[in-house]
Amino acid sequence: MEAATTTATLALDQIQGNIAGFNKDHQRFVFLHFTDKATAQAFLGAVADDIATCDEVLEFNALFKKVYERRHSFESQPPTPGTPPVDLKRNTVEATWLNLALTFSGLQLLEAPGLDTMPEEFKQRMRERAQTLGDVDPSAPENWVPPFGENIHAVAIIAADEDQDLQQEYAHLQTHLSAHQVQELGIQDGNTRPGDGAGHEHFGFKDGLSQPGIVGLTTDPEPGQDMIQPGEFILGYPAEGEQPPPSPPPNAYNPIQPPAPPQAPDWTKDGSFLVFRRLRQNVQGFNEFVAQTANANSMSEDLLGAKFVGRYKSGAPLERTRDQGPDIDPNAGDPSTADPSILSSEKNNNFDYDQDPDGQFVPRAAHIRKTNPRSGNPSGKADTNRHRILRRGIPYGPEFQPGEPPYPGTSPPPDNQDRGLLFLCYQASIARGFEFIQNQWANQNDFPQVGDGRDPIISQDVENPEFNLPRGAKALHLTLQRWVITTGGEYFFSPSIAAIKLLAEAT
Ligand code: N7H
Repeated sequence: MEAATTTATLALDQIQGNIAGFNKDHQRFVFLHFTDKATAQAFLGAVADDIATCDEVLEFNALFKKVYERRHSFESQPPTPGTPPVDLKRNTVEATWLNLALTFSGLQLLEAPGLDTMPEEFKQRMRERAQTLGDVDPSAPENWVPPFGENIHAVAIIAADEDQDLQQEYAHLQTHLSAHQVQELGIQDGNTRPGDGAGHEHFGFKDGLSQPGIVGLTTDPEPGQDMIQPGEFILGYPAEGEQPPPSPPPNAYNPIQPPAPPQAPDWTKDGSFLVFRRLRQNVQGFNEFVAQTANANSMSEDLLGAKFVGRYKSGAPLERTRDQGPDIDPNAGDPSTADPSILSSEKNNNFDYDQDPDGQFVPRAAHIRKTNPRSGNPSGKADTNRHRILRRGIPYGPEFQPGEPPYPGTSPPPDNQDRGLLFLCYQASIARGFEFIQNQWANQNDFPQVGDGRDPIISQDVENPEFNLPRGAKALHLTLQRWVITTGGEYFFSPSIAAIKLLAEAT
């Protein structure tokens, strides 16, 4: 674990709750357009006290965990024969949350002070960043689904444990919308996958395992969890060391560091930038490619999938298979079947890449190594920790049905095949957080080292990305396909509660 150097007192009653992580099974994103400044202000004033804060969410999550664990220890006793299986999440505690975030154009309409100092990428909005992000060809903004071509002013995020609670909160929000002539441009629902898929994204991999800890907010870090200064995620707090990273060794890859942002206006304190990205996943295409390539190269599908992601579907980290020695059986399945301890908090995120510099275990272009290179960043771990994000994504769309018509048989696919991830992340700088990870790491062939290849899951800039899979004398140089495409997205700012009230009243 990285040592924390500064302890800041965070205004947890001012910071919006999803920054701490709603962690709810049902979420609805409602995209809004204001009529004019006066009605927008009246709307903000009306909903300000409905917005969930970090302290509430943290307290709720702690209580939920406590009750869940008590019930789990009871349920882990041998079941009484004849009694039905118990859903452990039922009868714990429940809450429904609302958050609100504004685009640059929403802030302009509200005439928020000091907008000229806002960062360029935020002013430009996601669709105008397409070249930087690699959103070209099928991912190009002209192919995005509604309402991402429209002038979105804000997004309301509703999160609930039960769908009926979400519907109730949505109905409540709609009364505010109609009272203040706020136009609803569209909604996007996200849901945890059902049954055994819960906690896993649509390719089948367990998600949400590795998150940075936040100094002043995370009280009980997991083994290996980096504690990062709050200023990396929330405005107005100390950030990680501001020193420029040491020059990487001579290499064709030369990252372009984003310029330091100008001094932000006072009202942005306790706020955070929110990236929303709608990513469609071609599950059949991914499964077929993994099956054919694994078969052609005498590997198990489990192992090849893990080489692309850096973790097996269960979440077992490939790096920890080093414990099994360098001759890991290429046909071995998921190691957690034989040794469930690999999934324990002692092991699951407690690793670095020092012992695997060549990527023999975790290819250097594997998704989790590209997006968080840990110690394997040629610019050093301190630099890695200036590019961390708080991921808050949730899957959308129906379950994949084996045998459904091939995708993309129709373009765009019908609703019953449109599935993927609503990727959300919070950070203090989109240029240094999301954009840097996407553009300077995932999309680059030469990061961390020359010829490593592109991120097989999220790289966006080329149709057939290359991927280098070292494994002793049998190294593979694969030409992949693009199984994840961008179908919408926007940049938002999630202001503090005090700032929402200020924007509601400012003349
Ligand atoms: Fe990723 N996947 O299923 O393959 N991601 N991701 N991601 N991702 C992670 O560690 C996935 C996306 C990061 O700290 C896991 O929590 C899919 C974007 C980062 O070791 C899995 C999509 C960006 C991490 C996936 C997608 C990132 C991470 C392992 C899109 C940023 C933490 C579970 C459809 C630009 C890395 C876990 C670390 C982990 C998948 C999107 C970034 C399974 C399918 C757009 C920083």
